[in-house]
Amino acid sequence: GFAASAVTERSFIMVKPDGVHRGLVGDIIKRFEQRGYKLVGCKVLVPSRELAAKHYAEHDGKPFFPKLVDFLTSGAVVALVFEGKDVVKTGRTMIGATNPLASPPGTIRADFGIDMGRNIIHGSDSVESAMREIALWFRADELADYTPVATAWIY
Ligand code: FUP
Repeated sequence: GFAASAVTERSFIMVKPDGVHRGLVGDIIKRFEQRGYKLVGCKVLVPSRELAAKHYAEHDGKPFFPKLVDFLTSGAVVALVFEGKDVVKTGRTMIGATNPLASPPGTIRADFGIDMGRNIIHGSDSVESAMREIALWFRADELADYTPVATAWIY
């Protein structure tokens, strides 16, 4: 219906250092905005090794882990929180596969990259991961609580 819904699902989306250096931040935010997702968190930072390792804790011990931490801490990232209906699953669809070469055209990773180690963007893989990652990267008072008027027309 046209009534604003009370959707509160959130996803943690991050433009990685390669995406920031290549000037893709605006394109990436635009894709989520035009899909109808609401931006509730946004900041630019150079992550510490501790933060990067916590973010990718599930990969700790794997052969590519040290390089993954080197890469994520090599420059600025843009940490984002988007909110809306099915944002975790839809966000993953918009992002594409871990390997850009295996991502369908139209996905962010396919449209902007070819290298698995530098795949431009991160997106939470489940609602549980999203809650953990948002709490890791943002304080509660860094997330905006507001109702965009256009929401009534989008959902
Ligand atoms: P994704 O959820 O698509 O970001 O992928 P993963 O959580 O499986 O992997 C996180 C990051 O580790 C990827 F973005 C790239 C890197 N990676 C490698 O470099 N080699 C691998 O074999 C798997 C992942």
